[in-house]
Amino acid sequence: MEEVMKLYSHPMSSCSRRVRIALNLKGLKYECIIMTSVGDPELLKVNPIGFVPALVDGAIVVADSYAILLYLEEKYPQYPLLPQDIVKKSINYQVASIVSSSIQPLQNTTLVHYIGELVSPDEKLPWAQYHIRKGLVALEKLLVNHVGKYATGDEIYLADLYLAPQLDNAINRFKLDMTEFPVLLKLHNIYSQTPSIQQILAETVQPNTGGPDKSFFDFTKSKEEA
Ligand SMILES: N[C@@H](CCC(=O)N[C@@H](CS)C(=O)NCC(=O)O)C(=O)O
Repeated sequence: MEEVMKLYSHPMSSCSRRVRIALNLKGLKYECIIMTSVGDPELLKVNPIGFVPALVDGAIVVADSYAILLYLEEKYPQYPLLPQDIVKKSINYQVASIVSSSIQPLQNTTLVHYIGELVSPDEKLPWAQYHIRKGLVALEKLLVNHVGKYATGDEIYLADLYLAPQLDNAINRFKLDMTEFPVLLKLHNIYSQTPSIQQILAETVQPNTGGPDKSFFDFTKSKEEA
């Protein structure tokens, strides 16, 4: 019997969500191994940096959402994650890079907690909002002439995999005012009506439900509380 892929992840991790949307689109079965602590020895075995996501596909272990997405695209080419058109393709690369290099790392839980300790707990939210907003300004300009139903046309591509979880973070977690981003807001609304994406975004963690510890991704808590 074929082994089902395992994804070490957390329901509220935007990096895990990118991969889960890709797995959905490609129609691949996988089991989610939900991590509640960055120091979890099981997680460190598959990703020594201690972040989610990490994928185990038979004997192959791939950590980091970017590497996982490239791996999935090559091994499971059904539902291509990139358009053929070179201009649209380059927009997809740019969106993925802006989100993964210039937004998400600056609002990652570890860093936001660190800012809280180094500067003040009151600086956590403004810090995250400042960096997310800066990235969204660039993304809004980048997409204004390319947007269709989705980020770069009428199909869901790599750019959408990065945007959907990042916009959800911006709006629902970090309460960013989106009035200056009509294109991104329109995309956020479309994502919330697209079952293959919405199903993943809807999975949050309710406190006291016996589910995984929400504080792992709750930037408002101090490290000691989390
Ligand atoms: N470049 C990595 C970043 C991984 C990452 O930052 N993961 C976050 C969740 S989206 C995490 O594990 N955060 C826990 C923490 O900050 O302690 C990727 O794309 O997978």
